[in-house]
Amino acid sequence: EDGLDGWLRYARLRDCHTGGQLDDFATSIVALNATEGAPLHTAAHELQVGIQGILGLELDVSDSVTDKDTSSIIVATAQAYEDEFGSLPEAVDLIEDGFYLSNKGDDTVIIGSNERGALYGAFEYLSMLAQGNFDEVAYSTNPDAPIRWANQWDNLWDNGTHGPVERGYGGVSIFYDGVGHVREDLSRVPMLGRLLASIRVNGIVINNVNADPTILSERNWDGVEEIANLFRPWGVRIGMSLNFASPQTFGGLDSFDPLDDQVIDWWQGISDEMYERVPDFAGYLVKANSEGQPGPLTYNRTLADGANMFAKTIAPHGGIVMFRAFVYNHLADWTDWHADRANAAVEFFAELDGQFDDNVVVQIKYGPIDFQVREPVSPLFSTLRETAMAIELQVTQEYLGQQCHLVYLPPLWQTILDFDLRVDGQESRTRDVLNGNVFGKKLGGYTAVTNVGMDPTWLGSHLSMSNLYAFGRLAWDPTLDSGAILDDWTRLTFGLGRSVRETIRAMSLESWPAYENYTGNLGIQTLTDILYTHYGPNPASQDNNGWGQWTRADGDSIGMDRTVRNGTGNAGQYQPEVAARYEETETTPDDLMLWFHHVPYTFELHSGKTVIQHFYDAHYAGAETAATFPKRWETLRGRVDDERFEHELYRLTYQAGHSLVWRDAINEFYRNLSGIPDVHDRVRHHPWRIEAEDMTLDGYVPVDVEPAETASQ
Ligand code: BDP
Repeated sequence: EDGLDGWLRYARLRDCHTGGQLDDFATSIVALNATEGAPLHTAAHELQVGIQGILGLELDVSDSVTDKDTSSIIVATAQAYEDEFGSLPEAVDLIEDGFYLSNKGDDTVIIGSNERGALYGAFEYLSMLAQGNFDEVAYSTNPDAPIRWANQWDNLWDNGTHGPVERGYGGVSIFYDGVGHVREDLSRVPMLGRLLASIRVNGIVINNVNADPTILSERNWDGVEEIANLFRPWGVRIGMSLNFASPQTFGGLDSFDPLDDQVIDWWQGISDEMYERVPDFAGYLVKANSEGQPGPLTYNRTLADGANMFAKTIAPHGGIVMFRAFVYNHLADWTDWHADRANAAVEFFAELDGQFDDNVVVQIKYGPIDFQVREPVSPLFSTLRETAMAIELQVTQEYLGQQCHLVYLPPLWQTILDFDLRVDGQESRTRDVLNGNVFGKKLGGYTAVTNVGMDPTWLGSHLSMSNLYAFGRLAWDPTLDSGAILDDWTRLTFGLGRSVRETIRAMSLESWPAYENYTGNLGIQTLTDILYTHYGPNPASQDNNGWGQWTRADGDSIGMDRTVRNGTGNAGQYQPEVAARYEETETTPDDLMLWFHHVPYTFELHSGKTVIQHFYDAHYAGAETAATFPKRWETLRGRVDDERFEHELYRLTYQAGHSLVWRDAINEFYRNLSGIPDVHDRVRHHPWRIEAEDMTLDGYVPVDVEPAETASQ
């Protein structure tokens, strides 16, 4: 049990779970019109393998119903089913990628609106069986939004700066060899395709948003084509990140001006070649004019000019352009109290609304800054009325413990997806913006920075895989319950034992609040080291530079004043009702107080605590929760296979320790800065901490740690 199969282990059910169910189980799988290499063919094969694993039954696959006396599992597209049987079951009601599943009656019937949908239906049925669920069902299910993409930030070159996968914690790239080429051994690609298909992710961008133009080199074209071929049987289409300056830096032109005919022709050539090699290519992802990346602003062209240039080259082929709204000036003057990185997206994009081509989708990070432990929803979602939009989530835990900490993310995502943006004073949840209900856009949806690697655990930790699983489930249906999704994942990943499920559920649901508690509270953001690692505590690094998120902490007070009245005006970027709420401390929720307001450390929160005492208490509480994780995991010894058990025990033990480092570093820092003691007198006593000075260690030398607060003495 190394984790490589993730939640698709197809472990054999015990007799107590199958009791009586196998006698009249189907004896064959019928796949109508399945062609080798197409998703329907994959579906039939997956059913065969899955049922063999889960139930121990050997089923044949055929292409027509021959023996009417025995029952079959019929898997087909709606078209093929209708051609064969004359009509569709009544409850079939499908849009693109949707499926119908029925195990009522003699046969089990899986009908996809297309082949991809049929494959999703097969996975759904296998997921039921693997969970010991033999209930009779008959229903159609459809995606909430058409775009459900993974974004991999894989680098072609592992030049040491960002490693083989930028912000990846699961080993080297599954796509590239680290010296500029698509790797020879692409055996992980179909395995990832299988995982993604099972959670109904239908696209994947295969390279870093900080894109290297050499992905377009002659040699890499073949590799890209090969990657697409390996994903295709799983219904996963590939996309590619582009570097805006490629025509100049790679193509040898003297410009990359998006309105220059030569430049347009150059890109048209790229797009044409792409579709010749990869006819189902999904589209491009573009990061432009952000964090030093080139873009159209260099030529005084708008971001829309840039996006539309790409869009026009692939519109005839049916492709789309995901254009990132993560545009800000990382060289902004941090001493200017009216400057605000959180304002950037609306400032850049609001005036462009209506100027994007129909096949451009603006891809927006969930919050206005950058994947922090707590952010309000990006106000851009309620600003762009004429523009297709997708949300960008982050499965890779860049600021959230980097897979060394258990942080189950769906509860965080749901604060964003469920948020009511009050567009025109009406209920308008973010998820209803993404599915087009609020502004009537057909394109839209969900993307997540996934960053799996060659590690057998894919992400670097077994428990982190629940975030990948949940991303797909939520992208299909954002109204699902985070806990219920997790229960499915746990049954599929670790089996049907109740204590395993309950323990993992309780720890996971406590994990994001705990992480928020022992890192950055009240909307002050994660307080990690900001300039390099994005890991571990370093509150001082948040200010004094343009990349930082600016806490504005001084001896008396803390927080970004984002009010319209005195601050950066960010609160005013929301729709009037929401803006009014965030403008005043009285109506701002505690968990965003320091995001929107600059207040004294002695400011009294709605909870009745002062800001500084909340910091102290939260840090002790968070670390206390983390301290329970290894103990609770210990109770599962023997109930989880040893290999995965030990791996997670190591991780959770580390997390418990690191949460103390976090706790003491942050508390010391603000104790020193504010001069206000903890009313419970804990700070500087470092409860539960083992001091290096108290140990005898061989072969170690003392070093100064950065920042000093992370050392307790
Ligand atoms: C930041 C990451 C950086 C990415 C950037 C982005 O630290 O590695 O390049 O976001 O999303 O969070 O473009």
